[in-house]
Amino acid sequence: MKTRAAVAFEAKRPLEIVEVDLEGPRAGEVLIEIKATGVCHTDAYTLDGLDSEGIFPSILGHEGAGVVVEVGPGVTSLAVGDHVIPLYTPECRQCKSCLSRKTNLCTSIRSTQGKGLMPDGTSRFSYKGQAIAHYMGCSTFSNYTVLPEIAVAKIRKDAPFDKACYIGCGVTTGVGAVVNTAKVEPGANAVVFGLGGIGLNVIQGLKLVGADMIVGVDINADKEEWGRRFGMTHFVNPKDVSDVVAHLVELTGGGADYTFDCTGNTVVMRQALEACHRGWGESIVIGVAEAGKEISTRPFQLVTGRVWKGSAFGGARGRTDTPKIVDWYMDGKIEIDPMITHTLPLERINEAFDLMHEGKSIRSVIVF
Ligand code: NAD
Ligand code: AHE
Ligand code: ZN
Repeated sequence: MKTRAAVAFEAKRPLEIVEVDLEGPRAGEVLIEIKATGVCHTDAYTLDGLDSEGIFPSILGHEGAGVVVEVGPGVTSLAVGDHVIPLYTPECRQCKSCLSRKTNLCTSIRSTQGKGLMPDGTSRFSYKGQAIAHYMGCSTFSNYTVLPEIAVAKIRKDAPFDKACYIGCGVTTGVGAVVNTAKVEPGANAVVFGLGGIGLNVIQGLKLVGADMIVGVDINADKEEWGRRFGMTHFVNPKDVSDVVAHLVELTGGGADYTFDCTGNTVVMRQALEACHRGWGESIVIGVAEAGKEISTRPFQLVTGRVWKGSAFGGARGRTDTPKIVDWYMDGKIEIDPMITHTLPLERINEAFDLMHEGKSIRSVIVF
């Protein structure tokens, strides 16, 4: 079939809206009509050529929601008409990682996914006879896309696509980092670095679990109002203080119980670790750093009890946990609507990247 898609032909070049060819689902795969997709900073990072796994040409996008329109042979858990969220972190429930119960990072198809291919080692997308790579196993910047059954979460039918799509990455990543990865307890104090589409969801996760002090840190002063809207109690602009770590340690009475990096900046990651309380503070790295960047700190920071952890997709097991987060949204436990600052048609997708880089959006959602 033909489908409309925004194709990343080259790094650092705007996406081009073209009709691409899409092969139907093979065994264990489903064809999904994408109804809406968010634009996450990770899409921008890959388009900007900063992703060591970046492949071009490819169809980016990994924060979508849509409807199953065809199922391949052997598919048992999904049917035509199901409302779904594509998962860049699948859940096969059979691999060593899934069975370990220690991680959400299913490894069953990670190697082909990282090469922009379906699990059988081929691509379903092509343009003028040339293969186009899948992205993060999702490629939601296409009106239709093919995914393996194990990488699709079935969700309730009354959830609006243009909001539910955000649960495909940003919401789950932020709220899940608090609930699943850090397991923040009521009364804790926390510092969140970077108040964008992820950081604000960390803030609402902290509010949800009953954290006491929720400090937001951002170099964009406009983000103070956004943070407070979702439960932030204190704001620090690093530009206004001479030593941000010392300032945060003082503010939190010796250091935070939990800190979260939602910037992808390795200097900030170090600040986040060092703003933790001696003896027990935990720092969660959520931000994705540019290829080649490394983190560093004095080992003494770890010797004296601070813990450095990472979180991918909020530690959520996609098929099991994503539908529950949709319920949380539908039941009013978490908010999504105010964070979606822009809704645009596919033809205007490049504006979504501009708005993000200019710090003018929290989340832009593309509707098909
Ligand atoms: P965003 O652009 O919406 O927000 C980033 C925020 O960080 C902005 O408000 C910006 O002003 C702020 N910022 C930038 N530099 C800063 C600094 N030096 N100090 C303080 N604040 C600073 O991006 P987003 O969509 O929220 O994504 C945030 C990061 O999380 C990105 O690196 C993205 O790739 C990553 N991410 C990771 C996961 C995961 O599973 N681990 C999932 C989604 C996104
Ligand atoms: N490809 C990059 C790493 C990118 C990365 O860390 N991705 C996060 C999700 S970001 C969503 O917006 C993730 O889940 N990683 C786990 C995984 O298996 O990819 C690189 O550095 O090569
Ligand atoms: Zn994302």
